[in-house]
Amino acid sequence: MSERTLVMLKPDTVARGLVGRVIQRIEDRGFRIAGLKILRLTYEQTFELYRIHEKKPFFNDLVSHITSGAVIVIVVEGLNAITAMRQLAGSTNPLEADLGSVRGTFGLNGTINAIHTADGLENAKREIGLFFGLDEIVKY
Ligand code: FUP
Repeated sequence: MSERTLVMLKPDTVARGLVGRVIQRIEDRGFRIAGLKILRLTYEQTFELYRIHEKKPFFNDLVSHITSGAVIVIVVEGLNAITAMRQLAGSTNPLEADLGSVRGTFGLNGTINAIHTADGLENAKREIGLFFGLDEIVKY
């Protein structure tokens, strides 16, 4: 089934000049880019994105990393995009991620891990809505 998901290239990816290589992997996997923006997230936007983690011990480090520089948010579209993008991203901790995954290749640790990708249908819809209006998503 064709789905849309929200992918974010984190500040480490942008700062290290890895944007093109990560997007290439997404396109190589057969997905289309239906929306794309470069943004500097505020604390409030970051909180909204990660609010389910508010009470977690890593929350402050996470917010601090995500607000440290520019990010690229992408609406990724294609067959089983939600599950397939999770697989392409790899495990949260790059040490546990498959070597062929984005995090296994580019991630530095469990916080500075290159990419975010929505973890289910509801969150994909919610997260796309945080960053994109309907008129900002291309219909193929
Ligand atoms: P994921 O869905 O793989 O991004 O992982 P989680 O939903 O468990 O975590 C969300 C974000 O919290 C991760 F991308 C990075 C951050 N995090 C940490 O900083 N430390 C951890 O131990 C776990 C997650």
